[in-house]
Amino acid sequence: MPISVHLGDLTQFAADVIVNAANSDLRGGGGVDGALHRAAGPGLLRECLAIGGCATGDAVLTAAFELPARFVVHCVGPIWNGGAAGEAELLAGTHRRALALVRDAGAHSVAFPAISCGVFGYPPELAAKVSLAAVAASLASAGDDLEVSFVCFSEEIRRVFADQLGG
Ligand code: AR6
Repeated sequence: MPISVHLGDLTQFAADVIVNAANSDLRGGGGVDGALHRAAGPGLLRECLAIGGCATGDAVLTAAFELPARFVVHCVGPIWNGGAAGEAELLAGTHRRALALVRDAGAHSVAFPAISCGVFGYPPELAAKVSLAAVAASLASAGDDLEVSFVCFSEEIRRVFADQLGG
């Protein structure tokens, strides 16, 4: 199965590329962003600050420093604002951009968190649908053998993503 859903901590997950749920300043923050920066060490923040920022819906690639991965892709998902502000296209876009960066880096496996489902307030059922569809469409159009994992931090979110993947 090229796409799988897991319960776990992304900072401990084994994949070539770990995806961060960042903000457009790339200055670190709470949630999975804070956890990844703590686990990676200060080099990650230095590289992010040197990049300077990333638009919502886009993504950038850095080294992984102390994380058990080769690279980190920092995705900037949308803040939920009711659903009529282009949130779905921005959420799909950041997933597509992340997979393009993974391919360009020559990596074969990538692990995503539930982007925008925490501080950014995106309803998980809607985010799971958009995120999984964007990844599935990208895999189908590229026709490659990327292994994509969604690593969820709570059983509730894991179930939402697993149900969406199954149905
Ligand atoms: N492993 C996997 N998932 C995690 C982990 C972890 N270690 N920690 C939290 N999550 P969030 P967002 C889950 O808030 O909504 C930050 O301050 C979490 O339970 O991390 O995209 C950034 O700097 C939730 O399901 O990201 C931005 O400012 C999911 O990861 C802003 O938050 C995403 O929650 C981004 O907000």
